[in-house]
Amino acid sequence: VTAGTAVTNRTAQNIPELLDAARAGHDRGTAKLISLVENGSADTRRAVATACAGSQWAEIIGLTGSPGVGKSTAVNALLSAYRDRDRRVAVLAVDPSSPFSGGAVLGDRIRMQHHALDAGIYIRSMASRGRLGGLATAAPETLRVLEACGFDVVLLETVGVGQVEVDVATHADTTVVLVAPGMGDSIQAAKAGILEIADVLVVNKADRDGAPRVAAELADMLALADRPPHAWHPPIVSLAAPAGDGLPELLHALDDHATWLTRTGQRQERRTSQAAAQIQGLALGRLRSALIGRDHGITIQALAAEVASGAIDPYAAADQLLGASGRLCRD
Ligand SMILES: Nc1nc2c(ncn2[C@@H]2O[C@H](COP(=O)(O)OP(=O)(O)OP(=O)(O)O)[C@@H](O)[C@H]2O)c(=O)[nH]1
Ligand SMILES: [Mg+2]
Repeated sequence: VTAGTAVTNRTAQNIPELLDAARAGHDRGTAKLISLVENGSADTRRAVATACAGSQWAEIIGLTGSPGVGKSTAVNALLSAYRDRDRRVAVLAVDPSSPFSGGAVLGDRIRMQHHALDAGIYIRSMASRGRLGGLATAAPETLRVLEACGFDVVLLETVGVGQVEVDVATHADTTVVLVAPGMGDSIQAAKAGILEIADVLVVNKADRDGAPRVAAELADMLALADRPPHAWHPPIVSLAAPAGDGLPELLHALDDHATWLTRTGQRQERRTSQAAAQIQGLALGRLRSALIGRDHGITIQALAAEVASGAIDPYAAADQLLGASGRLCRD
């Protein structure tokens, strides 16, 4: 215990140094801080959060869409564009199925390699399995670290599968949903309620047949949506990501949305809902660990046997479990 505490204290003392290094553009500082947030003890994570609190806000731009729609290619193009504006840019690629698609992440790394020597760029991928699954891993805390490290823009790439794309919208200031012709995307998008989370819609692979039709379908669907007069109306941008055709239009749409967020007070509101989601994620994660923990002398299995045999009812069992777990919810 003593040795462990010493290590924790040393790590905590290092945090300001790591932050200084990260702000000066040293990747190792940023990488180490994120590792502390991902793998550190509760005390360490808390110390990082304290050190990062109150930092400037970055523009957090979430990009989501089906596998292969071109998210990484678009991220790459945006990365260059924001660097041209002299902004420090971080990329956080959250991979929901990392044991199976390690190859895709590796591919992304290689594709982004030509940015590797630029101190104004930091690229990280992160598995989404973890505390709660979905995006509710260390991603929200990592976003705070990246802001504290002085990044102006964070590009958050997540594959759009069910809950994850909703999560990305929860933690981004601006959500970009990509669709592409020939993937049946636009119809699926409408079904999945993706249109509701999109601040900007991108029809990627605009160099392919069918792109204008997809854009027209999306426009029709958006026209049907009921939006109050002062609400944001998501623009539809056609993009051929590798060639960069449509990139200026995409940047323009992102700038417009950023201006709108600030002008309407929505930026503050989104930050508050992001914080609410983060608090909820942390609290639920803790409750979940306490519920499935074995230290409190009551296990779900033991209660289940009693419920199955009719000795107690399931409500009483849940009460007992919550009562025992509640005491253990302290991190
Ligand atoms: N023709 C065409 N191909 C594109 C375009 N954008 C991306 N691609 C290609 O589509 C494939 C997938 O692109 P990625 O950028 O890796 O797609 P992704 O959405 O990041 O994929 P995952 O991360 O695996 O979900 C690659 O072979 C790209 O070269 C585009 O605008 N036009
Ligand atoms: Mg990708």
